[in-house]
Amino acid sequence: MKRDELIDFKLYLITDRKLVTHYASLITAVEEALKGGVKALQLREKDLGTRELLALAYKMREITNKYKAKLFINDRVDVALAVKADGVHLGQNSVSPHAERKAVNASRITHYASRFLIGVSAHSIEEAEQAEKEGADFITLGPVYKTPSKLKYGKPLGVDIIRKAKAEISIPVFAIGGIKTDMVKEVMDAGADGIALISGILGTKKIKGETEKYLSFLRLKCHCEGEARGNLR
Ligand code: 3NM
Repeated sequence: MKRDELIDFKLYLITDRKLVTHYASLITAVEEALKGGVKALQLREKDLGTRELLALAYKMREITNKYKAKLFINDRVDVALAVKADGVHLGQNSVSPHAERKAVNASRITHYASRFLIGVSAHSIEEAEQAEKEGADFITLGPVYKTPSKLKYGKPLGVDIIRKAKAEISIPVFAIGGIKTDMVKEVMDAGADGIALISGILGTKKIKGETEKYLSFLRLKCHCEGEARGNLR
């Protein structure tokens, strides 16, 4: 299977345990989202120490396997390899996708390495182009809208950034930043291959129901005419 065929999801859920306020733990919250149909999860808990992160990553691997969902680890290829994650997600200050790919190939588990995906966070067209050049399999691009995290990710770029990126690069683009269910149509109409988000799902009281809502909006409003509906995740 080619690596781009492995990007078979349109909803990419990212964790932030500090935004989970209505559930007992991040694990419980994530399991609700998996029950709702999430098929790709990024573990992103930047403030955890390595041991704690690793322990959490093992738990996330266990539950994502149970629901046949992909698991990505933010920034830490060592942790990703240890728990046999499906990939890693890199920031602009991370080791480059090329170098991470070398590290994965050096693991000598050939079958695993050929399926290992590398996502990159981009915040401009230049960063999107650079990520593709350096061997990323897909990018998140944003923030498209204002995020609740008080502009930590920079000024909203607006939905046109998606249209522009799609004209310049050929790897999948996931719109990120402040995406609520009523923005799904707009970003998908702009050509996004999917959406990535935290608070729209993990910050809510009914995580399973919200997840189902996003998936049904994606199903209704994605620009994937002709794609088998059953494949939409
Ligand atoms: N990265 P929410 S915006 C993790 O622009 C992250 O690269 C962003 O959270 C970027 O869905 C963001 O709650 C936060 O807005 C996304």
